[in-house]
Amino acid sequence: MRMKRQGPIGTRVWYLAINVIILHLLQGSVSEAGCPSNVGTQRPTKQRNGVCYVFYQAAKTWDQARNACHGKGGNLVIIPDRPTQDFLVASLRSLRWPRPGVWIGATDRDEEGQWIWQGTSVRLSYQNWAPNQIRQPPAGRSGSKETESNDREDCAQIRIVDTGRWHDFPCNVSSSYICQFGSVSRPRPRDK
Ligand SMILES: [Ca+2]
Repeated sequence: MRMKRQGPIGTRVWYLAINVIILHLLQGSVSEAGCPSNVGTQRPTKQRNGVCYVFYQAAKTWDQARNACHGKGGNLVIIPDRPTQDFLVASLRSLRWPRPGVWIGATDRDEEGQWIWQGTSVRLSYQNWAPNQIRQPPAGRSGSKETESNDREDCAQIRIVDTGRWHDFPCNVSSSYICQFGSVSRPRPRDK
């Protein structure tokens, strides 16, 4: 009944408006594929293989950075292989990144010397540590005495000032960071 009273013009206007809204939503979802809308338009974003990487300059501790990523539905960046590493370093260079380093999701806080990707129990397969940054525990042995420095440096950064190699740092220092969103292809646990 209401439709009749509204008349054909009113109906057409509604029809047009709904179509415009649907078109807008479709375009939005295409152009922002992989990147959620809540990351903010001012942030630099890069996309690769369906994963959206968002680069944050704000200096945060590793925990603050991780929580910030989680708060937006993402994670601190996971680097499962060399192409991902190269892509991220190239992205930072193209952005003329003004900070010396960025937090990534690698930590050995739970067990000294056992580096895993945050939120998983998956050990790093690909690694890009600078020389003498971390000390791997001897194979087949545990409980080896770690240096005080290694003990305190449980969180990893890509160091732009060191060709993108990884350094371990105390988790409570402040740094820029990268979150990732979208189809996260978590590295699989290594076969035993
Ligand atoms: Ca450590």
